[in-house]
Amino acid sequence: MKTIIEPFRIKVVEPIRMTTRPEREQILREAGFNLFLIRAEDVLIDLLTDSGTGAMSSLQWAGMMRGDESYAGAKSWYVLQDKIRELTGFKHILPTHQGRASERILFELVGGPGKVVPNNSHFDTTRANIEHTGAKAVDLVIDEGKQPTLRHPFKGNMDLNKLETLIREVGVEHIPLVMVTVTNNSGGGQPVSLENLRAVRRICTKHKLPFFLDACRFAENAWFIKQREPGQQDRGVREIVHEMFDLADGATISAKKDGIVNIGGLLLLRDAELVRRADELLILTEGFITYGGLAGRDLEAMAQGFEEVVHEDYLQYRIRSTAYLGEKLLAAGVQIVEPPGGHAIYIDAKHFCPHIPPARFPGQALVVGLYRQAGIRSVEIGSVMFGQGGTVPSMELVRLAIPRRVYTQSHVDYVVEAIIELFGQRDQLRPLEIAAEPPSLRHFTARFREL
Ligand code: P61
Repeated sequence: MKTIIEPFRIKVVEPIRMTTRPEREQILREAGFNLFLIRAEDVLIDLLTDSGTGAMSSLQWAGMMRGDESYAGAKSWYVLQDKIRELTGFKHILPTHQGRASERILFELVGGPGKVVPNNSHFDTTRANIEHTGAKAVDLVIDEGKQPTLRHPFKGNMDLNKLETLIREVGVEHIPLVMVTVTNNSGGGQPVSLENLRAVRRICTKHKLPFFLDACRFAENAWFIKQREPGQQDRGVREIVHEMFDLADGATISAKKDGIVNIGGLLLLRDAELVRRADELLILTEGFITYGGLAGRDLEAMAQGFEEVVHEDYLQYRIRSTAYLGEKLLAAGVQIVEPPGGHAIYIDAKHFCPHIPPARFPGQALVVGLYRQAGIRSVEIGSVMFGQGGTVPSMELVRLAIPRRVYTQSHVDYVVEAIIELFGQRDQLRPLEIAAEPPSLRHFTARFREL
């Protein structure tokens, strides 16, 4: 069969509501043209993020009822611990309430002034947690990873020469660990090859440096390895996942992505002394070591989510549906970051609105236009997000992130139709200026005026 279907049927539905164009006009004005400031119920199709927005399965909901809410040693904790040990081989597993809590604990322990942490591309919370300790976060993705139209199977790869150069320049004693983000969210949801992970491991071993994964989307990355990397086709995703984790000394994970839950995170460690110190911080700021700021029912849902995410029919559907959206847009002449990533499609807004200069926020103009046209919420990743203080980012992107198991193919077709229609009238997209902004992270709360 040619058609790849959603490998599930729908048992519970949540109505979504279409608004009228005058209503959306009013909503946009009241929110200062910032879609973080509108009510979710006023959105028809919400592609703001794939984080915590997935649909849980019947078995996950059943797990919620089984949840053991004991303060210490809850049964649900052992269910989760066993599942993560089975998938990753890690013995020491710390539960946290989400990815950034794992990052905060880790970098409080290994960061600090004078330290430098390399990554392919740091996600914004990782960078912020590193910099919060006084350390520096450095991005070392391969050059191909920065060119939107260039096709490369593993655009998330770390540049090994740049890594060696950095180690030589700053000195091993200033580098607490080397991190690789799978898939590379900030670089377009692009995967990292097993070969690249093995090479980073070799460099780390040579210099006696710990190697950590930001493993939020580890299963999507493993699927790309199976599809694209020579010699990997006949291996199971579980086996590839296990090898990815075998290479690492630790990992931070937001379970809101490939854990397919609405809240939750993990910190995986090997070093016993680091575990001891991390446990202390966990108890101090998240909760006891067998629940880490989560309810027992959340631990159950996570255990089941991490099981379901490595099912290959799920991954085939997941990665195919993202590519489907990307390919339809490309066929209509809309430039996206190529090839399509795992969890999201990134539209090149400079190409979409050539009449709007970066200083007038082409990405935000497209985000506003898409909501006004069709009630779709997307997010700007360009001058609004990164341009505060005068920086000019190299790309002006709009991200369409796909929640897991939430939207059907006809929802995606609707999104495609809306974007193509808007593309036909793109000269009507309006430049914006900032009316008010906070001192930092302005994308969340800034207000705009249309010009
Ligand atoms: C996202 F606008 N990602 O992509 P937490 N590492 C990686 C992530 O993608 C990630 C985290 C760590 C989000 C949510 C998000 O300003 C923003 O569980 C590769 O969210 O703490 C999260 O995991 C952090 C969106 C986060 C944002 C911060 O949409």
